[in-house]
Amino acid sequence: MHLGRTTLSKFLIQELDGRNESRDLAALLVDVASAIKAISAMTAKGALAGVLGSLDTENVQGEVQKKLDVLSNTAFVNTFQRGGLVAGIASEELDDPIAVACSKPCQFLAVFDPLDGSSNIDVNVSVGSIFSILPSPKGREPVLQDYLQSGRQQLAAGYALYGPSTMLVLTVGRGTHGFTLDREVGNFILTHPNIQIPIETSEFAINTSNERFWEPPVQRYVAECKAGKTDVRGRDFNMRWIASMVAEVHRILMRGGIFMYPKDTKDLTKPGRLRLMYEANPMGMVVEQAGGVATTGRKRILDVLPDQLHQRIAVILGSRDEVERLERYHQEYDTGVDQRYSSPLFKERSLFQ
Ligand code: AFP
Repeated sequence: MHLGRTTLSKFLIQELDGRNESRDLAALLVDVASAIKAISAMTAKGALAGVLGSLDTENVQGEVQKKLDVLSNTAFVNTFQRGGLVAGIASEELDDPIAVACSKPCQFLAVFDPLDGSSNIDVNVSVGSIFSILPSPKGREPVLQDYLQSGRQQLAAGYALYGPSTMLVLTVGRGTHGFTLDREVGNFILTHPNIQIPIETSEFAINTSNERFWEPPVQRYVAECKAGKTDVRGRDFNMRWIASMVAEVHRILMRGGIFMYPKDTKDLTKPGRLRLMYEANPMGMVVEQAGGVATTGRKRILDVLPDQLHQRIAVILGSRDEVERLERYHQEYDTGVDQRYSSPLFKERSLFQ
């Protein structure tokens, strides 16, 4: 037994004291944590629990669902339905939002990606869950339009990382804080209070197999990082790619770095790979609350007004200096200042944000 440590519940009581709304938000985040504990237990058992592998079904994105995608989604849905604290839920694994019966007038909507990075499940590499809590309309059942709020409206956001240890990292708009699951006791313990992303970094993360599809500002940035000491950056960079956004963002929170899944021309119907409402927005809030920056390259993620629940978006986030440099490269490209990386496709550049 570990006495005197700050559990998640104690932290939330201290952080969200006062108004009824705050008390309900604290209770809701405790519910989120209990879904995360259930998913953590399933992922930890892996093949022993028979939860690896794919199903015959596809989600709304047309992606084949893994067994753990569906089980994790069920863990969240059941928790929110039994908890009675949200008026509605939306998930990467559900085509449409679900209205939830509330025990009293509910003030929240929960939006989540139950298991991000699921291509990593079968090879036993870290995966995670991502969640976003939004205000619900008062006095009526929410409709689809009510979910389409910008990231600035989020009341809380965070993620769970199922790695060597399970961590919950969250923000309620007053800094970003990390908790580690003490498995024997079943409590999340505050281990990383007030996380600050280092402003400078020499580490970048991008899937370079997509290089030929990137826009010139991203090609310029990555080329300069790779040239290291021999070019304008004057120092060498290192690269990482886990293909699990949660693990990538967590590394950046711990030691700095820049993560990019930029707009590309691989599939012109998709203005990016990642989903705005349950990947980019919550991660954007977590990163900004830790002193970092989250942008499309042309607009801060949290300022984007969604027009679809499952919409995709370009994401560049992490250490302030590097992300701002890449924003500048986009601006120089868009205004034609950067001749080296200017393109004859100039007029097509602003098709997507
Ligand atoms: P899923 O939500 O389908 O598991 O995808 C996860 C993800 O969107 C994100 O975690 C990674 O950054 C990205 O996939 C990696 O995908 P690539 O295979 O395109 O590098």
